[in-house]
Amino acid sequence: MNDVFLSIGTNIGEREANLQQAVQLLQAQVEVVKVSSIYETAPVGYTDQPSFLNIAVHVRTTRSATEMLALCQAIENELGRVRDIRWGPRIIDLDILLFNQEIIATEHLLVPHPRMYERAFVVVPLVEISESFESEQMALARDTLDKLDLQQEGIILWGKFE
Ligand code: PH2
Ligand code: MG
Ligand code: MG
Repeated sequence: MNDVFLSIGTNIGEREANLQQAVQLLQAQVEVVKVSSIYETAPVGYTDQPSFLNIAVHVRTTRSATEMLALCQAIENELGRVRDIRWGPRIIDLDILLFNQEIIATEHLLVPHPRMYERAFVVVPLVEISESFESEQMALARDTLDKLDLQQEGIILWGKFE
C-alpha cells in the first residue's frame, strides 16, 4: 500500500462543493484516510484572482505514482477544469505532495512537490493531518510551518470538511 498526500485547491464557482466532489471521486477509487479542515488562502504566484479554498488529503492505494497522477488529472477533467494561465484561476487542482517517502522525478511528475515547502496554503493543511503518517519529509513540513507567519501569509481556517 502506498501512502499519498494530495493538495487540493479551488477558486472558481462553488468552491466548497468543488472540494467535496473531488474527494468523493477520490473515494470511489482509493482509500481516503484523512481530510484536513478547509482553509481560505490568498492567491500565490498570480495574485489578481479570487482567494482559494485549500485542503490536504491522505489516501492509501496500490496505485503507482504515475497512476495517481492520472487519477488526479481525470478528476480535474471530470470537474470541468480547463488549463489556461499558469497559476491562474481554477475550478479544481489536485497535486501530489508526497508519495510514501519517495523522491520521484519523471518528465511529468516531481515528488515531493517542488514548491510545497514554500507555500503556506500547502503546508498548513498538510501538517494538520501529518500525524497519520510520519516521515522526514513530513517533519520538514512541520519545521517549515513553525517559521511561517500565517496572518501575513493570508491563511484562515474556513471550516470543517464535511
Ligand atoms: N494554486 C496555484 C497557484 N496559487 N494560491 C493559493 N492560495 N492556493 C492554491 O491552491 C494555488 C495558489 C497553482 O496550482
Ligand atoms: Mg497546483
Ligand atoms: Mg496541479
